Amino acid sequence: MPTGCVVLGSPASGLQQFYSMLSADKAREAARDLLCRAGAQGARVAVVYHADADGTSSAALVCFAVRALGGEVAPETPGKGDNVHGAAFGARVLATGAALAVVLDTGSRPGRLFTIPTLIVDHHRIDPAQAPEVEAFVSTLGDDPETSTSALTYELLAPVVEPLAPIAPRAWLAALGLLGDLGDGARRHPLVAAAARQHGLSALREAVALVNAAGRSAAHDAGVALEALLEAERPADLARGGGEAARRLRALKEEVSAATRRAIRVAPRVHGRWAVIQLDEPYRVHGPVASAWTRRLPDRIVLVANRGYMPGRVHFSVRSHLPLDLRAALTALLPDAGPDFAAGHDRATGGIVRAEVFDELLRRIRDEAARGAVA
Ligand SMILES: [Mn+2]
Repeated sequence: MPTGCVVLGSPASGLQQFYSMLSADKAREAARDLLCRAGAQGARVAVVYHADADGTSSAALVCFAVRALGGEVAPETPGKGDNVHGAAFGARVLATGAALAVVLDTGSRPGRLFTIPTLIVDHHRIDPAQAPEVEAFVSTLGDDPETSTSALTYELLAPVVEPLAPIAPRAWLAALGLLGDLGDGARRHPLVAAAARQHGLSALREAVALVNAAGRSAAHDAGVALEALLEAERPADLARGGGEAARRLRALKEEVSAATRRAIRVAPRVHGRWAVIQLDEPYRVHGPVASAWTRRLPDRIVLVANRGYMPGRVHFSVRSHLPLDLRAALTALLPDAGPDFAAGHDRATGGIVRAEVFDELLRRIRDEAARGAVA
């Protein structure tokens, strides 16, 4: 086994033992052991990732690491409007023939995700009782919520990979995920500060926007962003490099920017404290449009709905500058609309619902406004 891999006193006992955030060091040991074993066997590793800057930069780090350890990679991300928990996606992962799945930044649910050994790295906060049943679950420990999956991934991989192939020159990938998820609040993180000194903050920000555009594109062409990150030596290669994937990524970004400009011109309809904007775009631009309108309408709850993203469904984002629990505001209107309704965070939520459910939500928003129930 490669030198960096000698980190364990004894082999992991595999399927019988599920490590979780309750024993973080054990989870990391188990994770490194799984990766090292897969590499030593020349096995294929399915790299499953969330198609945003954090998930995709994490995937690029794992692809680099698996190859350095001797394995081969099969990157997979859920298709448009799909998620990792569906049976169809599980079958796709299995069909890669992978001996191990590494799952990055997708959020986690209790129970088993795939039938093959699985390592999850994820920074979304969860209740320890809700931890997934996997061979290794590397998570934030509650003590450091201000991190990203990319930072957790980098810290996990560096000790085993560095002796084989220098991963430090790719630490900027971890910075992309931090900036993507935490915005400028991440500037003080040591990985971001170091990457900004070396590459400049604007090159990092530009790279974040480019990678995010792939996941927002009508074709949901997330693979282009991963390819561009893998061919890049520095963040500026995404915005200015001559690589084939980087060129395609820049074209996607142009498309998404044009769709955003179009969507932002759609006028809101105000119903009491709500401002509702309805789009019909195949691009996932409802989140950025909602954020943009909260700046113009600071005393409203902005709801941007998109009927054009997936047929028969409405994807919507809710944002506000008002100090409100937006998830509670939504569930008060529609208490039983399923797990994809009012998901996310108190200050940034939304949902995915059938068109008739969304129409009912709109009726209730208008009723609330007519009652003048809330000032
Ligand atoms: Mn993330």
